[in-house]
Amino acid sequence: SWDYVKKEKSEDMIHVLQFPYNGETPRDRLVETEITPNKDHFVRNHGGIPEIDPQEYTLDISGLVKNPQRLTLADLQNEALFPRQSSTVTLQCSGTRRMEQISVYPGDGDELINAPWSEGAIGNARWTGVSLKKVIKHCGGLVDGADHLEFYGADTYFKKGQAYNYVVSVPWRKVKANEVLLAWDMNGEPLPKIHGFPLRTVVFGYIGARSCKWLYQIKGIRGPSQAPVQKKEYLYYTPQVGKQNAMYSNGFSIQDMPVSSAIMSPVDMAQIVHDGKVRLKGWAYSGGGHWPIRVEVSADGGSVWYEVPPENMSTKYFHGWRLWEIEMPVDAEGWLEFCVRCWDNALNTQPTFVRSAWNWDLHVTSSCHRVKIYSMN
Ligand code: MTE
Ligand code: MO
Repeated sequence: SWDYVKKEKSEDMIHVLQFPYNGETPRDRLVETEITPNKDHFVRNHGGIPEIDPQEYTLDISGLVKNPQRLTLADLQNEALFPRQSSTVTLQCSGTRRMEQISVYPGDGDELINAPWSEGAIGNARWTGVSLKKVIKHCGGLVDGADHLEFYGADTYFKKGQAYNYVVSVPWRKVKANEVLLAWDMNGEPLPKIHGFPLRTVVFGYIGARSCKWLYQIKGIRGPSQAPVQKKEYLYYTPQVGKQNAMYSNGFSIQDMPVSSAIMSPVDMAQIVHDGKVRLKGWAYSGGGHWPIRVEVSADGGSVWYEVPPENMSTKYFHGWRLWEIEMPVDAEGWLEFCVRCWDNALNTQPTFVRSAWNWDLHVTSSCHRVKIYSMN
């Protein structure tokens, strides 16, 4: 996979893991543009990068569908069969901001699987393809009783000495809402190899894990997938649960991403000379079809909040992030704690501290993001 990292990604990607390759967007560029350039978009892999010949490629649709089909890329791209859809969608790994949990608790998670992400395992792209709903309709719909769709990725990953395919599922209602795209195009370019060439799913508002790369098979199934990635990973536990007493059955399978935000500039531990105002920049995002309506920042750890002026927030999309910036009044000198919280259109906001939303498996760190700043004015 290193060849593809060199070919397809920026030189200054933050290499979070070498193999499987996991890379985070360079910090200074994450919030520069509303659309994340392909070469800067974060990469999260569980295994290697499969080589797929687009001429030979077929997508197999089987299981509990009425008329199983095998479609080529040309079939999927035939506009007489399927209307084309483009959507601006933020992909966020549920491990984003994991370092904040790791910094107060080293974690019991599987280090290889749980990459030590900071705030950059998130990106926003314009994806083009066909709605999976139309493809399932083309297959005559689902057989009675089928209520989930299972996605098979062509890559292999190893966990505890065993080899697995990457397999995940989403409920049919998600597909029916036209919120699952089979995409072959990312920001007007063919899907890069490292992002799932030739075809991947893009599941709007869900954790990145359900957006299956190198997709070669879709199956209609009853209930969620029993595959290990779906059943044993991406679980959310209560604070009373740790590695010793965790059972997969008492974890909640994470689908929708909660509301979250981050300060990307200034960076943690920065020293800033200013004349009473400090410029802050960052991102805000909410999954599950929600979107940020308000971003607030504080210079005193969350006692007094200032609203980011709405005109300083980027375009609103149903399934996309919003970048924001603000000149915040800062009188105090010395070490200060800056923090941010976002409100979404369902008026959800973020937990106050990392410890207010603990999960031993280190997924979904969505508490108010905090950075320490040395202020001089
Ligand atoms: N699909 C396959 N086949 N294999 C993978 O390892 N990783 C998933 C998802 N799809 C993965 C996959 C995870 S956990 C995330 S967060 C997203 O891909 C990341 O997508 P990206 O690498 O295009 O940013
Ligand atoms: Mo992920």
